[in-house]
Amino acid sequence: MAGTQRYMRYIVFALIALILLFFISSSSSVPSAQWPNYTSETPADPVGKPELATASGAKDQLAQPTTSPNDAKTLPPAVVSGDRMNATFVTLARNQDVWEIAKSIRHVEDRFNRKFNYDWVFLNDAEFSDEFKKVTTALVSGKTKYGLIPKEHWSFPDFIDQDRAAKVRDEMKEKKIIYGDSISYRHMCRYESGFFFRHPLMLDYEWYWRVEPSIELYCDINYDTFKFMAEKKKKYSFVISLYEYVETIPTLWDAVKNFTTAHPEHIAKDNSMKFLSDDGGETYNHCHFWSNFEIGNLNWLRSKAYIDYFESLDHAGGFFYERWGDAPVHSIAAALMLQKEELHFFNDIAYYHVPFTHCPTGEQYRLDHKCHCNPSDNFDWNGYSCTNRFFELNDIAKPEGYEKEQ
Ligand SMILES: Nc1nc2c(ncn2[C@@H]2O[C@H](COP(=O)(O)OP(=O)(O)O)[C@@H](O)[C@H]2O)c(=O)[nH]1
Ligand SMILES: *[C@@H]1O[C@H](CO)[C@@H](O)[C@H](O)[C@H]1NC(C)=O
Ligand SMILES: *[C@@H]1O[C@H](CO)[C@@H](O)[C@H](O)[C@H]1NC(C)=O
Ligand SMILES: *[C@@H]1O[C@H](CO)[C@@H](O)[C@H](O)[C@H]1NC(C)=O
Ligand SMILES: [Mg+2]
Repeated sequence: MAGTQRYMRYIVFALIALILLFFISSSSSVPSAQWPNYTSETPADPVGKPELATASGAKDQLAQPTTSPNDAKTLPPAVVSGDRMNATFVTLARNQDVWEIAKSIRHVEDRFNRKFNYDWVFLNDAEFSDEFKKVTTALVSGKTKYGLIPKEHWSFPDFIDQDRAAKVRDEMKEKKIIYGDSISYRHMCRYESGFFFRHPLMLDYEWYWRVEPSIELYCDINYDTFKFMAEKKKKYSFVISLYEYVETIPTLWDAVKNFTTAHPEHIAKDNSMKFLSDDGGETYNHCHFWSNFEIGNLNWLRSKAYIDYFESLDHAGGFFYERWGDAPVHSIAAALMLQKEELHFFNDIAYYHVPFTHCPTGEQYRLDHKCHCNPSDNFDWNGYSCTNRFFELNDIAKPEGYEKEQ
């Protein structure tokens, strides 16, 4: 008897379970007609290339409730109208740099390039991975291009004595000189000094803006910096300047003097020697523009003057027998072979590359441009900066409040 009762209870439970199951499964097929569909025709974000941003769809948007409080209609125009310069961003990077360059791209896009959509050229001594290409293409608002560096631009020239170069690397390692024992760092410095502007992908452009992994931009840049360079007849620019580590360039100045003696025709009359030397060119004071940021003219780098200069330095051997950096190499060229009016200090490009910050002096400027740098981090008026010399040499008035940042 107790057995039958238990049996009946099982049947009742089973029936209830079946009925419940029926309701659950059928309710999921009830059409949710009262919910408007979210379609891509009513973009939450109309930001895009100019030709894509049209007024169509605006009416639909009014008719349907928005699904997000972040209403894009209140955003300022995303893309500046008008023509563009013949210009590109350029980055030398390894595949493993992908996430660090991704951060840099976000900064550049957010603060500048989303409004201008300039192209971006990536260069590498090895083939870029699919992941690198996918991630960077998704982040850049302009076209992206990926170039392989030819072997002959990333190897020891035949006139370099390999044993001598190897001995130097051992000695520098011993002395704990940063990158002192690195072969690849030397190839990188030589490539940036003499070859990046000659890569086939770069031949399509006249202007470049160099970007390295893990940099930051701290203020909005609301105008076309390339157009500024062209209109003001600028050829080379910087945001941070400082003294080079002497151990890496003991004979660089001698090599430069050999070049200027051999090619006096390449030296500009109204040059910036005062930035480089305190004794009229006898010795180098080690000041240089920090080349991890550069906006410059590629045709100048491709000129006979610059190529003669690079080849002269290259044959002197210091890229391998010492550890010459592309920063002093570019800087000395710009200071000696350009008119001083052709150099520009971009005070308005607030910038960070480990370990230095350029944060524009002047509170009102920083507020107006939505800057997020801490002014007390500004390196400009620090004793190790050479920017003060640039101001004095060019007779530029220092920004108000600079004394407080010294
Ligand atoms: N493809 C490639 N890029 C390199 C190599 N070494 C450095 N770079 C790039 O060259 C630039 C300078 O190198 P980085 O490590 O930032 O040097 P640092 O700024 O002087 O410390 C960066 O854009 C790097 O991504 C290399 O061996 N291969
Ligand atoms: C929502 O989309 C579905 C599938 O595309 C479609 O069948 C349905 O009719 C749409 N509903 C409305 C309210 O537009
Ligand atoms: C851009 O500049 C390069 C180098 O000067 C030149 O070869 C190219 O024709 C220019 N492109 C345009 C569209 O003007
Ligand atoms: C400069 O030229 C002199 C004379 O030719 C040479 O002895 C010296 O090694 C050169 N210096 C450098 C750094 O190339
Ligand atoms: Mg770097």
